Amino acid sequence: HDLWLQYAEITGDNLKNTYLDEIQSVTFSSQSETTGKAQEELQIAWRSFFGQELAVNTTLQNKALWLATEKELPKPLQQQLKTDFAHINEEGFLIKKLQFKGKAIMLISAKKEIGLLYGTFRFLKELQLHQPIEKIAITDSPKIQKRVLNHWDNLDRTVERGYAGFSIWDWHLLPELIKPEYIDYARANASVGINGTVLTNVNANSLVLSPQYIEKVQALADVFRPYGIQVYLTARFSSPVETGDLETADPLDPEVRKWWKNKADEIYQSIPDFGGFLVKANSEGQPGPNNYGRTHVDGANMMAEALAPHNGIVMWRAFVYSEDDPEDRAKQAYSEFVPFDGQFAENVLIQVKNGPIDFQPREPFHPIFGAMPDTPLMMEFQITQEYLGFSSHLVYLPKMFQETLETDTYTAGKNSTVAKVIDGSLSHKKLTGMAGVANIGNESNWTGHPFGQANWYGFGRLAWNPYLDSRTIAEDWLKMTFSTDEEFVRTVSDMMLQSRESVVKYMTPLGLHHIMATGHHYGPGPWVSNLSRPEWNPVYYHKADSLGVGFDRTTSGSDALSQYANPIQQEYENPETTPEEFLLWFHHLPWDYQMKNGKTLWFNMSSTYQEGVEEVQKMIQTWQGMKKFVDEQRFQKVSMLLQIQLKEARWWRDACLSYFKQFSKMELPENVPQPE
Ligand code: GCW
Repeated sequence: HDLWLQYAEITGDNLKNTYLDEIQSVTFSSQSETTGKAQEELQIAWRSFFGQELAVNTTLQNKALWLATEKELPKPLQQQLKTDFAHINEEGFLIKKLQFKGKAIMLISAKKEIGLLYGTFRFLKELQLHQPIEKIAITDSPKIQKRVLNHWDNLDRTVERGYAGFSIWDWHLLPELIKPEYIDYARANASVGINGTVLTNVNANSLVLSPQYIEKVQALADVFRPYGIQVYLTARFSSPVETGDLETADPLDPEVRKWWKNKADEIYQSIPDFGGFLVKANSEGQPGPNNYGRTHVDGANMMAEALAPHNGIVMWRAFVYSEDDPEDRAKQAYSEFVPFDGQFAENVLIQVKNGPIDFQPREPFHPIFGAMPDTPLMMEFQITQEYLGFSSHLVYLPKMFQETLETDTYTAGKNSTVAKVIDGSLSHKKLTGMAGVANIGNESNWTGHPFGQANWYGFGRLAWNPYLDSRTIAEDWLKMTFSTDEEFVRTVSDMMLQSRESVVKYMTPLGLHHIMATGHHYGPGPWVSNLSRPEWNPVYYHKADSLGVGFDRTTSGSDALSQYANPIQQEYENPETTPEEFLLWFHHLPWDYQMKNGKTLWFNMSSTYQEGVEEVQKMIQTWQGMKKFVDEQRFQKVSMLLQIQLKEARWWRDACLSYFKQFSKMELPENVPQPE
C-alpha cells in the first residue's frame, strides 16, 4: 500500500556506499511546515533505503544535502545559479551538485517552499531509480498550474464510478479523526506534483457547503496544505434554494449573488487557501443557470465573482447534452460553449472531457480544444475505468492520455496540439489546468487493481508535463513500485503500453463506442434500445442494420466533423482517408466495405475482437514469467485479475460478434471461434 513510494532497500554494496558517501547529512535553511514534510520524507526514505536515519545539521557540513529557497541562499550562490532560477517557475525546483566554500554540497533549491518538497521527491526518485547522483543537475517546473484530482465521492462514502471500495473521506469521523491514509494520500500526490483535490462528486450535494461540513473540509485542508494541495468542492447550483435560504438560484438575482459571496467568504474564513468550485450544471439532471433562462456564462461568472476576492477559481464543466436536443450528442457541448468564447470571467476554467462523448476506450479529441482561443480550457481525463473494465482490467491509461495530448487540432495551423491548448501556450493563457477523475478508494492498495496505481501516478506526471512519453512514465512507475530489474521493466512496460490497444480491440474496435451495458457500463450491451433517452442507448451509437454499421458524422450525416479544423475535416469526410481507428465513429459503412488490407469491414471487425482476446492471453503468459520479480501477494492478485479480464474479453467478443452477425449475415473468419 506504499504505492510508488516503496523506497525499496538499496542492496548493491557499491550503490549503497556511493549514496551514503555522497549524502552524509541534511541542512534546512528554512523551517516551515512544508520543509518539515520534506524532512519527514527524507527520513522515511533513508530508513527504508539504508536502514538508518539521515543526520540533520544546523550548519552546513561537507557532503550535505542542503534545502534552501533562492532567497535563503547566500548572494554569490544566487548569482551563480541565476540561469537555473531563470528556467523555473514558482513551483519549480533545481537539484545540483556543487562546491560551496570548499564543501561538496547537494543543493535542492526553489523559489518557494513547495518547490523544495517537489525537489525532495524528485531527488528520492533518482535514488529509487538507482541513478548516479555525483553530477546531478536537474531543473524542472510544472507546465500546467492546476493539477487536480476529481473525486466523485458522495457524503455517504459511496463513490460514483468508484471501483476501489468506499470513499477515503470518513466524513462521519471528521474533523476530529485524521486517518494516516490522508497523509499518505497527500504524500503520493505531492510526489508527482498534484496540487489540488476536489473532495466531492460533481453530482453534488449542497450539504457539503453547510457549516458542519466546512469544518470537516477544513480539517482535510489543514492536512493537505503543507503538501501544496488545495481543496476544492463541488457546488450544486441550486444550493441557495436547497438550504432553505432563498426561493431562487437565478444567477442574475442580486440575492443569489449575495448568497454565493457570503458562502465563499464563510469558506475562506476557515480555509484561507480554498481552491474554489467545480460545477456540473444543466447536465444529466443537475440544476444550472438554464433552469432560470440564463446561460453558462451567467452561472459561471456569478460564482467566479464570489471567489475572485479570495483568488479562488471556478472549474465549469462542458459535459452537457440535453434531453430535448435532437442534435448528435457528440456536437452539443461545442454548440453550446463555443459561442461564449471570451465571455467567461478571468478565474473561470472550462473543464472539457478528452473526447466528445464520454470517456470511451478510444475517442477522437474533443472539438472544443482549440476552438475557444479566448477561454482557458482545462482537460478532464477519467482515471477510474468506467468504460474500460473497472478495476478488474489491466489498462494503462497514460498511453491513451498521451494519444489525446499529442493530437494536432490544427486550429491555429499545424502543430496546434491538444497539449498546447491545455498548457496555455497556443493562445497565451494565464490560467491552466488538468483534472483526473480519481480511481482511489479505501481498498488496502488504494485502486483495486495493482496496476490502477500506475494510472493515478501517470495522470500526475502528465499534469505536470503533458509532453512526457507514457513509456518513460511506465518504466519509472515499475521501478519504484516493483523492481528495477531490466528484464522485468522492459517486459512489463511493453505489456502496459499494449494494454490500452487491447481493450479497444476486445470492446470497441474501429471507432465503435458506447456499446456497454446500461447504467453500470460493465460488459457488452450493443443490443440495448429501450432506454428513455435515445442517446443513452447503444443502438444510437453503432446504428447497425442490414446495410452496415457506424455513425455517419460527415456532411451526409450529423456533420459533427464540421466542428473540427482542416485538414481533419476534409480527411475524415472520406472513409478512405479516415484513420481506421476512427472509421465507425465518423462513418456508416457497408459490412463488405473494403479496408486497407483488402479485407472486408466485417472480417476486420471480427478479427480485431479476436486479436484483443489473444492479446490478453499473451498478457497472462507474460505476467507468469515475472513471478520471480514480484511479491507473492501482488503477483497472485494480478494473475487472478488477468483471468477475469480474459473471461470478459471473450464475453465482449462473443456478445458483440453474435449481435452484429445478425445484421452482417457474414461468416466469421476461420480463427474466430463461433459464439455459443
Ligand atoms: O461518465 C458519465 C458517468 C456519470 C457521470 C457523468 C459526468 C458524475 O456515467 O456517472 O456523473 O459522466 O461526468 O458527469
